[in-house]
Amino acid sequence: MTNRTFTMIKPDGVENGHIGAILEKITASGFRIVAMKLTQMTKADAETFYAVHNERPFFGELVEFMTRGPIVAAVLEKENAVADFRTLIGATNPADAAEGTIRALYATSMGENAVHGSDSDENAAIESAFHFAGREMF
Ligand code: RTP
Ligand code: MG
Repeated sequence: MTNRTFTMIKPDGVENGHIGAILEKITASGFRIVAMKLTQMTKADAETFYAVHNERPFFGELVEFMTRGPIVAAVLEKENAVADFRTLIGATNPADAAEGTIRALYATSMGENAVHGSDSDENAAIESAFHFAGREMF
């Protein structure tokens, strides 16, 4: 079934000049971009977006990292989008990410891992609505 997922090219991916290569890989893998923008999250934004992790030891570091520069936020559509996008990006830790995945190619560490991908249809909808108004999704 066709559905949607939400992604961010994280600040490290933007800083390291990988926006074009990552978008090329995403579209070449059959995802249609239905919303996209360059934006920067505030501390409050990142704390809300990652609230599920707020008890974790890396939370402060994660908020610091995600707010240090612009990100590319996008909504992607494809059959089986959530699961297929998680496969395309690879494991959280680039050392464990399968060859050819976006994190294997462009992540530098467990924390600075180039891209985000929603982990469920429900979270994809919540995360998309966090970043985009309905009229910005096509
Ligand atoms: P994401 O949500 O960004 O797509 O990543 P994920 O599902 O693969 O990983 P998740 O467990 O949701 O963690 C969210 C992000 O927190 C950072 N992290 N750092 N230093 C650490 O041990 C650690 N663990 C997680 C990463 O940026 C991870 O993507
Ligand atoms: Mg996650």
